[in-house]
Amino acid sequence: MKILLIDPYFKEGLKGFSLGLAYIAGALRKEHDISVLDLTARAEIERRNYKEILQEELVNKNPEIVGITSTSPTHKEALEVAKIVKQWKKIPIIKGGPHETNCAETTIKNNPEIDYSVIGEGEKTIIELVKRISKRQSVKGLEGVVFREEGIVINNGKRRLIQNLDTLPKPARDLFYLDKRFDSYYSAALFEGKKSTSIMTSRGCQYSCSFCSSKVNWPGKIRQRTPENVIQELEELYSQGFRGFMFEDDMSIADKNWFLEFARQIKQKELQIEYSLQTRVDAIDEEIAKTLSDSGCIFIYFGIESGIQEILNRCRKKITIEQAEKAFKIIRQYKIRSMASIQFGLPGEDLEKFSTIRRTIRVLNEKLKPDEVAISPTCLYPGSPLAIEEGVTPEMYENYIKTRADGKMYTKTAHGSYALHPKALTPEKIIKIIKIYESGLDNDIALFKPNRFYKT
Ligand code: B12
Ligand code: SF4
Repeated sequence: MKILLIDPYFKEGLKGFSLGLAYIAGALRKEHDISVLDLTARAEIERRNYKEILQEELVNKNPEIVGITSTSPTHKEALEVAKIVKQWKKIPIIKGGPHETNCAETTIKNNPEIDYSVIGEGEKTIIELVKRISKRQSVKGLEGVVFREEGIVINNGKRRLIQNLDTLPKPARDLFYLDKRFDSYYSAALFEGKKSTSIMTSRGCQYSCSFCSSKVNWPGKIRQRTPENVIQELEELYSQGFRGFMFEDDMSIADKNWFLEFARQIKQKELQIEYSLQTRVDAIDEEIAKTLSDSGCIFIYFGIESGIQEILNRCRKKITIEQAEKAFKIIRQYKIRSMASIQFGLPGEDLEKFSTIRRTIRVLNEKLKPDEVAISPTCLYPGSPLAIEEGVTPEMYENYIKTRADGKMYTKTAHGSYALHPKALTPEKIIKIIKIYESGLDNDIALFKPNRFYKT
């Protein structure tokens, strides 16, 4: 079948290549005619209105099925895309991505333009779903799908996760990196002109921090590809000219031996690459730091969250300030650039006198001394334990996202997109706290600039 996969237009916030949609395209392309439309990339590269591009593409590609990806902040834009598609032709529309994983029933209940919502890992579900749609069979019982039948929402339940990630299809990057303009659009400034892309070696995380939706998106234990399988992908991309890689795993270096073997193979294959990754401070020791440096790592993103041990304990981060201090010290010795991601507004934060904010600034200046700090208000994405505690339901989220009505909880984040925050964290307080951070941080700690990684 002719299938068009769409990443909606996203004006506010970070923009980049959707690895998730590339995996879906990779799974489908063996049996179907697949094209991809990244509306943000196209609109920015061509400086055109995305609706015009979408309408043109529908006519040119004439798809029989459309698949749309979205995170929660792009849900509204995804629904706009779906409406335009349905006005063009009444073809089946499938929506997937992190928002659907947590809010599928609400999507199907409230939005008649979406016919099927895919929950969670999509590679197997999409193949089955397209097969049934093409044969006009019922999708009743098809795991991972929520749909509507005679006005009633039917949830077929979750699908079992793919146990061996080496069996995953290759992400169809070639359908995104269409020519040199896309190469430079998707490549991160961090790699200074080198062609770069994102890549994942694992799915999930073994921790359960209260503010994070990793566990709901990828339940159970962390699953890792084998080092050989990842190296194979790297070699292939290397031969296509890619030299910079952003490892987007929720938790890189989850297994020390895995990582040491992986880095050994990078050297053995003589891959002259540079890369960045995100990990926890408790994953860092001398051997790992040396190996990171020797194998091309130039940037590490550490989720620190707060300088207050009590706050870290309450959100189940399971790290100590001492571990963080040690990790930054070691990484500094190997001249890898380090970033501490800090959020404010977690349970335990002093939102009256801001004493915990000032103490966190002292910890950053005097103990951690990262090269960069990213400061953001705690965001509540549906499904995370903290969002549930704060009373965020999918229905309520959808209402906010469609209307952006409640200025109290629904404000712009540091990256420019909108998000829900804990009730006590009002927009006025957000502005005040950001100012306290900006004026309190030492001059040699830079504020993180996301546009070195992605377009903003
Ligand atoms: C890399 C990354 C980015 C990149 C690339 C974004 C992208 N579209 O992939 C950039 C930097 C651009 C980015 C931006 C943002 N991101 Co981001 N990002 C990630 C990260 C770290 C990895 C994404 C990834 O590649 N995952 C791997 C793939 C395989 O998983 P996947 O994308 O979920 O796709 C699978 C399923 O969802 C499903 N699926 C996905 N699409 C479709 C479509 C169809 C039709 C079907 C059937 C199935 C399907 O099948 C896929 C394969 O199994 C995730 C965290 C994570 N570990 O997932 C956060 C994450 C997706 N980001 C998040 C957020 C909030 C943002 C921003 C809002 C940040 C900001 N303030 O600007 C923006 C939104 C951008 C957008 N267009 O939506 C949240 C989303 C939370 C939520 N509930 O929606 C996540 C989950 C992080 C988190 N834990 O909070 N992000
Ligand atoms: S914040 Fe990091 S360590 Fe905590 S659950 Fe999420 S991915 Fe894992």
